[in-house]
Amino acid sequence: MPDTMVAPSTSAETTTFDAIVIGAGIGGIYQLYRLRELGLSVRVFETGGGVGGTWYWNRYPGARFDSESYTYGYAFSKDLLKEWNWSEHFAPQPETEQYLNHVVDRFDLRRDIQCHSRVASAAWDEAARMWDVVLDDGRAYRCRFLITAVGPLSADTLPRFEGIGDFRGQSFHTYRWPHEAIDFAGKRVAVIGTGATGVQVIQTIAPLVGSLTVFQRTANWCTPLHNKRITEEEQAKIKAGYPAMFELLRQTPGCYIHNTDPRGTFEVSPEEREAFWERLYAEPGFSIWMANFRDVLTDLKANALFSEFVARKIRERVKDPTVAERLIPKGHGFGTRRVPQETGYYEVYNLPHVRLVDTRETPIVRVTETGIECSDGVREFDIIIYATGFDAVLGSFDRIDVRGVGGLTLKEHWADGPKTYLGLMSAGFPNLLTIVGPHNASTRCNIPRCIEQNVDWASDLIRYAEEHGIRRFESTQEAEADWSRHVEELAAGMLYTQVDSWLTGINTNVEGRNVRRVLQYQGGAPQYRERCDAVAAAGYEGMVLG
Ligand code: N01
Repeated sequence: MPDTMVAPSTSAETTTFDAIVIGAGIGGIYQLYRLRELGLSVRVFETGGGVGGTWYWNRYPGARFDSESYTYGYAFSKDLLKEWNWSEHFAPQPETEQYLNHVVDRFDLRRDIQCHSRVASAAWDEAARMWDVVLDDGRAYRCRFLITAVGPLSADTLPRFEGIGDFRGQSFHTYRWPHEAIDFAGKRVAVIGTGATGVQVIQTIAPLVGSLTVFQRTANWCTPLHNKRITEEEQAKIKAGYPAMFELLRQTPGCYIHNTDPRGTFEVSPEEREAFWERLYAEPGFSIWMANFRDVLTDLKANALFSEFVARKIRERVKDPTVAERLIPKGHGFGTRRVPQETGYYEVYNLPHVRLVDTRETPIVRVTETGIECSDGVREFDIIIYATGFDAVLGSFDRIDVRGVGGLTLKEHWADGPKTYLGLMSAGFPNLLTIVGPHNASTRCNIPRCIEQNVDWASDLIRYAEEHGIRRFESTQEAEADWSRHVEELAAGMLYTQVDSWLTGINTNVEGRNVRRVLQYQGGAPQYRERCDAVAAAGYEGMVLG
């Protein structure tokens, strides 16, 4: 442990802390590290049985990065960067879970992380200027600073199908994947959902199962990941290039190594355009989404032309033209929903034991004891996999009863859409910081990069409060209203706002999530960082400190 980290020691009996962090994922782990550096006593509460958050829970077959591994790891420690070797350009889940455990042990963080501990409520005590935090088993704690690091995709949701509990075979939501290996050999398997998760599961289990039926409600524009192992030579190059790479990541809108092409789609000849798109289709990772022509995500005509390019690829790869047409999205353009990255996904549908059911043509009626009943009859299964996503961004907050000044709940405060200052605070909720909260650049980002920014900013604020004897900080209502308006305005011209998906807060499985919301800051990570830094430099403008 570095000698700068002189944290007070706490024991299992301690119940009052300087800070409590909710969640031991990428954000919570780093937040603990930074608060320890400040010499504060900290307890991290984690629902899961281990650390890693997303990378602890999502252990379904095929779970892996679609950001380049070396751009994803923590950047705060040069030694950590030097000693950790990623094995693949896009690392699989077990490796990431192992990495996060390595970080926790390397920096001696585990002793302040309490697993199997779900925070049920947090209430602000104005007189004491403390948060009262209660776990779902009734254990109670207090702290001066409360930091949520609950993740944007951690409130998993199941469809509201009749009979869902009656099924007698095995069934799992991908987020709740069991730790034991699942034997797929000879099994009749159903997968419901074709988002980034469904795609990874489907392409991975297709060769292992007896038969596979994919239930797709909305097709997505999937593009090739082109993953490879990292050679020794590449490893050396990656490590030598870290300083330049992290500098580049600070400058791109989503902190990826891919940057938007400054040209417009119609500014180049058709031949040049086609060649450029062919090159993007052959490149690894998100370059096809992030490094495309500047207008592909904002101009309907440009977007339609590129969507047609991807549609052609799908038609080339899927042999049965009817199936190919089902797999081509009809209601939204490329990149207006999260782009799943695939490896042989479309070819799965050429296999004789794989069937695609379009649930808009053939709706699911109910789950039975032995399978799934659709409008055209019952299909029998041994295993049902629900790759049905999350109550994104807001759901993990809603699942905690957070009460601020005068008992106002965060859920009520955000009932008509989130209201935040910098995506990090809300008026009426003093000393509460929301890492990766709504209206934050991080939900549209190579997430650890934005997490580090969020955590650094929050830690600097807490340091400032400690140094200046400030016991209470809170966003003003005006600053919150201005920021929330600014976030709405930034998103206004973007095509994704006209489409239903988790990015716009739509989830048909959750009551009330049927109104599109602006959940992310769309101005880009560099601009977001500048705004946050300017607020700090101005003595935390827009906040009441006392
Ligand atoms: O969730 P999703 P996900 N009946 O919401 C369908 C990240 N991620 O877990 O589109 C029938 O995208 C639903 O249909 P529809 C990434 O940011 C990262 O796949 O709503 N179908 C959809 O097809 C990603 O975007 C990696 O019509 C139902 C699917 O279920 C985010 O996580 C890997 C249904 C849900 O798709 C979420 O992805 C994986 C119903 N009642 C995920 N309810 C990396 O590589 C839902 N669906 C890092």
